[in-house]
Amino acid sequence: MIGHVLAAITRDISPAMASCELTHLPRTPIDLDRARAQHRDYERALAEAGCRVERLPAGPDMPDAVFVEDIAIVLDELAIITRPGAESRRVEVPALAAALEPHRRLRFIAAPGTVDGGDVLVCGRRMFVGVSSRTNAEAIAEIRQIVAPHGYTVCAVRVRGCLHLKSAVTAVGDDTLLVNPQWIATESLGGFRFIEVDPAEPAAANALRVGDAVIYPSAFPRTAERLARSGVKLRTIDASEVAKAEGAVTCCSVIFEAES
Ligand code: CIR
Repeated sequence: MIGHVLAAITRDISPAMASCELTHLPRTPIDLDRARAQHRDYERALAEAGCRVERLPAGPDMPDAVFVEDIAIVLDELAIITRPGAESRRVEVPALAAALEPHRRLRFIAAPGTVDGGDVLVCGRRMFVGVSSRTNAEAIAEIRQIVAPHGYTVCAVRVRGCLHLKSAVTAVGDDTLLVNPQWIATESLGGFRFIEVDPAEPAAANALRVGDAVIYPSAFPRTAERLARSGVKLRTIDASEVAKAEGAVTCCSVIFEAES
């Protein structure tokens, strides 16, 4: 009998991660062994949250490969394979498309559209897409065309001061968003309850909600305290090495319901 499981696609830390793309942070040394150990802890947290984890290999030609979220947007009905905003990352696309192909009908973003999955926040049938240095209006129009027949609305949201929309806002409950209001205008996110990051922790708005769990970096204790006070239970992990590459917790997996 066919049942359903939560599938999580992850990808190896590339041996070339030190040459990752950087936009807002200065380059600092990444400890690859530590990054790999932290990534295994992250995958363990995903498994504890009920995911079946499938890790893809990554070579030295793709320094940012661990950030799989940027390459695919998976909905129940279909998967959109992105055309990443950074040219160096387009080499990451074929393996993600191949991994998702057994699970979903694939649609591809075409030039001149560019979008990183980190700019896409899906809340039920509402999709918020960041207009950022990686994601342009052409891709947003393509996404709208692809998803409208399935009942999704697409709202373009400008982000400032950070890499992606999900650096500024993520969901920690059905109707609750964790936000950094310095990086996004919360008026564009009508109908939600907001929890703001602690002002001393600007990068703290990226939390990964999976099943009943919220996976969260241990680097943000003040915001974690705010979340706990609001009743959000956290599973904290150390994500120090991916943070040096401007990554956080949502970006290291693509999670979707699959047939078991
Ligand atoms: C990049 O600049 O593309 C990578 N160094 C970091 C991507 C992080 N992705 C994400 O937050 N969705």
